[in-house]
Amino acid sequence: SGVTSAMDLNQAWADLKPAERENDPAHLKTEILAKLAYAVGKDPVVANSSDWLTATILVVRDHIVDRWMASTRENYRAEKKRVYYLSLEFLIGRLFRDAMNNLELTSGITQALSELDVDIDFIRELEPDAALGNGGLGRLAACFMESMATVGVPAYGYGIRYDNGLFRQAIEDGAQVEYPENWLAFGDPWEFPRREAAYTIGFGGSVEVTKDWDGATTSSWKPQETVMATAYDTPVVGWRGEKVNTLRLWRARPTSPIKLDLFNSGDHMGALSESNRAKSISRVLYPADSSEAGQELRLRQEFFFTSASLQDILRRHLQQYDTLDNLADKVAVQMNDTHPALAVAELMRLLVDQHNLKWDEAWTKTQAVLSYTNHTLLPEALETWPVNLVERMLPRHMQIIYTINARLLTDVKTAGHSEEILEKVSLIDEHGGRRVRMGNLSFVGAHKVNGVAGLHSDLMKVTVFKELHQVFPDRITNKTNGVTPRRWLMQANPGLTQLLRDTIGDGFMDNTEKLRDLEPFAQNPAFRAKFAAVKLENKTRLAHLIHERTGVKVDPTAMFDIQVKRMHEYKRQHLNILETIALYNAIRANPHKNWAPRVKVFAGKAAASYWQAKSIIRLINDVGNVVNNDSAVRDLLKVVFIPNYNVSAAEVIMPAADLSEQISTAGLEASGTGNMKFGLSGALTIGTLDGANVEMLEHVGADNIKIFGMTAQEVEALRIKGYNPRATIEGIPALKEVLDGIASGIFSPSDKNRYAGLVDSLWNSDHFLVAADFEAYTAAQREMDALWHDQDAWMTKAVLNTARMGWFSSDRTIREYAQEIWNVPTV
Ligand code: B1H
Repeated sequence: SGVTSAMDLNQAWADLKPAERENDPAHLKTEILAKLAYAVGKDPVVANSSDWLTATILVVRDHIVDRWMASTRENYRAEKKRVYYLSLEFLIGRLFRDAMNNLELTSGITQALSELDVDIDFIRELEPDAALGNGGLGRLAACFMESMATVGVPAYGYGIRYDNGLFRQAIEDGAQVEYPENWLAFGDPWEFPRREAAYTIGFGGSVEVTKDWDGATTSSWKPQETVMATAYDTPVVGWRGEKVNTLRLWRARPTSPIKLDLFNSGDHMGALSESNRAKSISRVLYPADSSEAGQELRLRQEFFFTSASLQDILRRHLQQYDTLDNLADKVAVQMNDTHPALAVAELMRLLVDQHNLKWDEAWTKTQAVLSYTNHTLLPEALETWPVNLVERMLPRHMQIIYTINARLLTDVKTAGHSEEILEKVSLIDEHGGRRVRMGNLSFVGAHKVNGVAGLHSDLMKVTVFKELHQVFPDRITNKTNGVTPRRWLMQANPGLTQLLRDTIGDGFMDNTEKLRDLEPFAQNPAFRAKFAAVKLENKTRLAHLIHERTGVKVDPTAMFDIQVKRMHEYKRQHLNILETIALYNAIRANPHKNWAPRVKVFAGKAAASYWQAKSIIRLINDVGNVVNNDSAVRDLLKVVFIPNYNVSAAEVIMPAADLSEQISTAGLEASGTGNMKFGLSGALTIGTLDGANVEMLEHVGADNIKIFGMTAQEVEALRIKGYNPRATIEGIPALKEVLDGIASGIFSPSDKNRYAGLVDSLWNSDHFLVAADFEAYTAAQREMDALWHDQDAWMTKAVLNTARMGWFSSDRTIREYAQEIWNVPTV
């Protein structure tokens, strides 16, 4: 019979080599059945798909845990320096396939489940997509966690365990509607609550100063309000399961759950108000990407997770070494943007007020431990907080910031710098309501400050940090972003991964630079045919998803031209849709020309209060409605907006692109990382010389990427000279026709004024230079049409993109951080 006893299975398992043991389907099957019974509490005959998923995740988790403990133990034993990545966002997405792949358990588990009559591809989709981030910044943190485990950097990610991650986006009547996200509704099988890791976080109150016997003073903060931070740990397993690190997320809890005296006197709401105020800190992720959140609750979130993390770091260090003398040799703290910038003041407070270090000693340690990554130059995203708010919420920190500032300004003055420079490097912005400049605070408190792509780091030196760079010329360094090839190549694109393994061997799986071995195959027609077949398969998969989510049928043999990212004017989704409308007009005027059939794919969320971005979403949907139902364009053009873009959707979308749209106004996209995910899967990029596109051009070569439009320098020059959008639009008849068409209600017949705001802003200000780049963009698109007709040439370039994108692995990025910022070894 097919039934084997548990004992027989165990014997078969014992006979296997250790490497085969873990991936042995028969053994995995018994493990899954055991979890189903004893952890999920279900009999296999009644278990539903979610039960099977939970049971299987718990099995995978067990396989991680042994290695996790071994990693942690070994780091402790060898007294290794630890890296702490402080980030308000970790956009992890699903972990099941990731963990399974990195442990190389995919084949065993797939077979085990199939023998249990469970379809792994079905249950995989039931895992909630953990969206504890907005976009690139949060996803970068997730890629970094995986890469740090892969290259053997002992690391902890620290963030907030939001009850509700980024909102779910629905498209209703063409418009974005936001619904709450609820990833924890049925618990998270990956996490381990840590009751013992709990810290008190203070807010408000006053500062008490006491004089010591020798006349020295000690400051001590007496907070008026306290909140508990409790830890939840998720193991992060690196490639081939060698090392496992920890993502530690903090949850806010009230110090006392209910005020019983109030409750007993009948004030039931009042009895809970303090508790709700505490819990609200870890309730929800602010849905602002590249824009300032601004509210008091946000500052509370920032201090909450920063303070909990630093207390935890010092506790761990002291427990191991019993001294702070070697703190900087054993601890590196990376601040992901300015969101954890209060770390500068909080670490000083802990060292000086609680551990009695002298100011200078504490300051040397703080700077040696901390470093800061800047992710944007957009003025609206540069955090500043009103001095009076900081004073009220964190009185001791405000004093510390003043002291840091006073010393800074003295030093800068002594070094002979001008008043003008002094004013710019100051931690306090004195213009109209005094505010704390979190960027300056981070810069001054860090030993290294990095940008996220070459151009961005260069621009930092001449824009936001111009004066600080003059004073501290060695501090700014560049660390060009990367993406993890495990998730974005192996897992998202298994077809291509298999083809690569069959063609160049497995070397690229441990070192993506080995993808270069693929270069000669770009000239090989038989290989190109296989490469094209994989792409077609991926496009067919995306076509199904598009049909399922939008009801639109698209032809997988058409060019898939894709722009997916947060909706923002600087990213210029409107440039794309306006050009699409111009193309639509041209096809209608000349339907029998040799057009390249295209599917225009858009996806991305807009911040709920960002009206212009929401208007662009609506326009894309309205245009799709008209174009997709116009029989005159046949299958030459389709326009789709995929709702609720997230990591899981990206995993289907990225591998299916022929053309990747990276068309931000030059100088405004710090790096971009979607550009890298697309390129790795062989998409050709149409883009501006912005962010990491610049380095992609250097790596793939000018023949294999379509760069168009103004450079950052030209943008600056045009702004200085004075840009006249009206005259520009008047000079481009095709663009004028598009704008007039939109304004006349062609795409919104029931509401002709719907796009008045959008169209007017283009005529009157066009801050992001859509009109200025329109003709260059159109010309570039027509070149892509011509290239599409030569499929051999297109596929040659596509193969070369995959072959030359290996440098953009986040393993490379992390190795650079390790060497040049953290001073930790990698393997
Ligand atoms: C990036 C942000 C960001 N830059 C503020 N800045 C936020 C700023 O909630 N907030 O207040 C959230 C996010 N995100 C992105 O970082 C850049 O725009 C990308 O170009 C870059 O690739 C990415 C990772 O470095």
